[in-house]
Amino acid sequence: MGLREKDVTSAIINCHTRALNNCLSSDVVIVGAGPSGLVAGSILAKKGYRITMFEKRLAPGGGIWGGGMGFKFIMVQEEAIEIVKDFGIPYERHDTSGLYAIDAIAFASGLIFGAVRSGVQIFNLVTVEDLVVRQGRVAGVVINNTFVHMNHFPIDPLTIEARAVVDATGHDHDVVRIFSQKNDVELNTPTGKPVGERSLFAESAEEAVVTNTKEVYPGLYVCGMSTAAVYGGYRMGPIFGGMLLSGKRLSMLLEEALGS
Ligand code: 48F
Repeated sequence: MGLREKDVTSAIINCHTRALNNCLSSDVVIVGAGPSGLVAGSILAKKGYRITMFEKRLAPGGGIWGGGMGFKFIMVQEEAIEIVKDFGIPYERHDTSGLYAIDAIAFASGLIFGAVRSGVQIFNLVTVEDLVVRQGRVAGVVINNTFVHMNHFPIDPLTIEARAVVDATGHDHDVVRIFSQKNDVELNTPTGKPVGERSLFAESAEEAVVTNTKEVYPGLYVCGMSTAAVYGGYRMGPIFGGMLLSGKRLSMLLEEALGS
């Protein structure tokens, strides 16, 4: 059998179209493929929910890859190490700090592969630029190709319906920020608006990132670092236990909200 170039192209187009078609009506759309979103998506997909994730960059993994200032390790606390084990990611207890050291590349690739293997559909190079809002409830996302978005080309976006949408966009808190700017809405925050991220205080930040994992508006949830921007938490630097636990908490909230 001769290898035909057009068969390669045709297979790619068909597979991509099928994958995208299956996501048009998702249980949950997670915006941003950082650690918190990957953990939440993975747990929920394993339980049978249809999870779609959009990542604006080429590589999923968010703020993991560069470790701390480009030094190639990140740290995880004892409380979250079970999640690392669940993903089969290698770790090592650091003798003096009692923290667990993980190679950032193993951490990013392990979380990404774990999520994909669990059934999360990740689409990279797709930017979520707005939300679908219906009768006082977030009902989906508005997506465009990242290059279209970056170049401000006048090309209309497409939409994906979801029973719940998650802002897992990290420091940017893109989804909540855009939603709050464009609509006269009162968010479930102390000011009704995103409060803004504070400076660095690791202990407080790690706790708050979990407790502030919430539904911020009907149908719209926040997890990971975007909780700091939305609820006024501190930043924490290259310690990731809070991100993992935030993802886990989000999965529990969504399971409760969506039912089986
Ligand atoms: O920032 P990020 O890794 O999210 P996270 O789960 O984790 C935060 C940590 O990495 C780190 C930290 C831990 O100590 O402080 O920062 O909260 O990943 C967020 C992802 O969202 C993507 C972005 O490219 C990144 O990969 N993203 C941001 N805005 C959009 C988006 C958007 N509008 N559409 C699609 N993806």
